[in-house]
Amino acid sequence: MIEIFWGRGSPYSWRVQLALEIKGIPYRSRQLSFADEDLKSDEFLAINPRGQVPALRDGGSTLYESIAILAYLDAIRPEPALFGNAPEERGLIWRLIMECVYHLEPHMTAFAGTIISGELPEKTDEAIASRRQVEQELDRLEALLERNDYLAGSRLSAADMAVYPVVQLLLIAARRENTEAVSGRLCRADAHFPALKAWCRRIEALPGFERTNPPHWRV
Ligand SMILES: N[C@@H](CCC(=O)N[C@@H](CS)C(=O)NCC(=O)O)C(=O)O
Repeated sequence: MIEIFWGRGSPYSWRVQLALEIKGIPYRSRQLSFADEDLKSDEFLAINPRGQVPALRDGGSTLYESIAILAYLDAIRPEPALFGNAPEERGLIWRLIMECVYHLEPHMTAFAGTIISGELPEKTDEAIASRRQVEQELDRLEALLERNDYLAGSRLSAADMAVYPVVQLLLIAARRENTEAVSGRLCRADAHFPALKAWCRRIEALPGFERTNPPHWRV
């Protein structure tokens, strides 16, 4: 059986858990603790020499990097197809994933990281600057989701798996206490990003979602 190594609060791990549930692939959940340095154990470094979650072990094969794991899962269980079928659809899904990786993830890390690691109010200016970049990206997603149920069109895809946990981490950070000065439109996402919030609810209604969503992540 596939083993999935994941960590509490890791948006990248969540991507993989979502894909496993949506595809109905049975897996053994191997939760690692950041605090206990599990990620730096010899056993885990043999699976991912970078010492990061998520990672997968399937018999004698191992793999890390969340998007690569999504591609692996899609190859072993092709239905429902997460990376599209037609060339245009495939290209669009990959474009959306890469836009998330290059244009949203770094600002998410800067914004949510500052808040979650308790660096406010010292890093207020940096948090506001990254939040503005995040808002620009969320405006793009909002425009897409005003037209379609899912990011790449009418069908759920790997783009949704990639982006959803990143959006959740942003919203969780923006709703923390004493973040009003830096959170901007993120703290009232229902009003400012209604299509994005409706898309979140659509994903949360998918079968198996509850098994992927640790309670401390709920917003
Ligand atoms: N690009 C990687 C990012 C993985 C990553 O940054 N994981 C974090 C948890 S969210 C981690 O394991 N951090 C521990 C560390 O770097 O020591 C992916 O998509 O899988």
